[in-house]
Amino acid sequence: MTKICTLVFLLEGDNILLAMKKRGFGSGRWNGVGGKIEAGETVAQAMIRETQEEIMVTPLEFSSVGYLEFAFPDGTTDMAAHVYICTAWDGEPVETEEMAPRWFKISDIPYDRMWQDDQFWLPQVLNGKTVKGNFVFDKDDTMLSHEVQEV
Ligand code: 6OG
Repeated sequence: MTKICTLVFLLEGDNILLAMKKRGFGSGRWNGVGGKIEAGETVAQAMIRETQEEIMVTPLEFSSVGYLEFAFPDGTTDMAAHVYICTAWDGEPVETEEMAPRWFKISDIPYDRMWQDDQFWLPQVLNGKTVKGNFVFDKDDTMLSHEVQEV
């Protein structure tokens, strides 16, 4: 069974909002905001709800920019993420129990403190491309292989 998630990045001018995951899967890494799509939700509804829960912001204008699959052959649940870019929202990002948001210059994205796959697809997304990706990780969350296609 694959856990299907959302992942959204707020963009404003030359800046991107990343959030430090404070607990659970991926903690200690900068990432976009998101989580599991619940039964009965559309992907966009889940993206909006997760953003409200994690940084207290409501996305208003957004576009779908990718679909990524993360395989963990060691037995960790496989995951997939529908990726969005959000360019207009209601509210100001604030820290919650789950995430601590922070604006970064797009030229200073801290790829060394993010999931290893991000460097292989986020630059394309920030250049306006839509991507599909497949990534395999080992039990220590080290990336074993990566495949990215622009679609
Ligand atoms: P919760 O466990 O908080 O949802 N996610 C990943 N993001 C990237 N960039 N790379 C990965 O490589 C990821 N695996 C999961 C999807 C997890 C959140 O973390 C993202 C979700 O937004 C393995 O419900």
